[in-house]
Amino acid sequence: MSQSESLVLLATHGAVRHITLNRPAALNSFTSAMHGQLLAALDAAAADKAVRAVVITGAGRGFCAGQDLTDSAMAATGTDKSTGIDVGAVIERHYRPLALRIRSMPVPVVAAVNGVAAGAGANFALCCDLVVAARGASFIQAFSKIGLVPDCGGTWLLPRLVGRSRALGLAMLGDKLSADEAQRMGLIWQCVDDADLAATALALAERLAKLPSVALVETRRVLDQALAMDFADALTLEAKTQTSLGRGHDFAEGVAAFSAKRPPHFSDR
Ligand code: T3D
Repeated sequence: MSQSESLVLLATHGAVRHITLNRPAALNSFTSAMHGQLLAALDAAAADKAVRAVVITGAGRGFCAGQDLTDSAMAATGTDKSTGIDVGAVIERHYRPLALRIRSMPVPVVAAVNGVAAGAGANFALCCDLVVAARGASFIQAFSKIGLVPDCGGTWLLPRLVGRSRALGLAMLGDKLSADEAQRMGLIWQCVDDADLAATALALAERLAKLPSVALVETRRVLDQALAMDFADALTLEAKTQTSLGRGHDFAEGVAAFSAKRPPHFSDR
């Protein structure tokens, strides 16, 4: 596939931006070029005030198989005696900006995991706010099989999502985890029948798009920060955040709509 081809497909349905990873023959594994197009797509969605939710999915039978282990463009990042690749430099150059971009999106991001999500592809999905997976999808912490630790935020996300014991089991063994099991252990939000994935993800994104974006994004931030705080500090953070949100138009609108017994129309972003 040449660099000029679309490795990421874009579509807009109302206030929802759909981003589809588009290297189906290689299970949408990440090349340097796909990283560039994905980051540009996320930046564009973040900058477009009409976008109030993002859905990310994969073309074909896979969601994302992590790093494309054959991408020669990645080798240009550094040197290692045995492989010629500085893997850490690849992570810093491509996966760090991607993970940080998703976690700082000004609107909620839904991962619609349509098939296998392996390595950084699994953790890229877990970086998203809500993860919905097709029953036929699976999650694999493939890193140990190639002599690496989880990346793309996996070391931070996994124990927080499923606890240390399961995080270690998933990361050390690298077994394929079914979407059903992923939902049962709290790794993802929801598992649905394959045929229902696209409609479920869109409906979820449309619901999120109608909610107050700033409050949702602040919820993400406060929850993440509170995990590293004691209870009293978390209470302080909540109060500070409410002070700021309480000055927003969305709060006034929410209260006015409640009093008038009408649906709210949230617009802050
Ligand atoms: O520089 C760095 O390495 C940085 C590190 C980054 C973090 C990571 O993501 S490390 C983890 C990298 N990913 C993996 O190790 C996963 C490798 N893939 C697999 O283990 C399997 O493909 C799957 C379990 C994901 C799926 O298995 P299966 O049997 O359903 O499909 P398949 O036949 O293995 O794959 C289908 C095709 O996709 C195949 O190509 P072909 O033979 O039809 O031409 C396969 O080579 C290709 N493919 C799958 N994963 C990758 C890939 N090509 C390149 N890179 C891949 N990661």
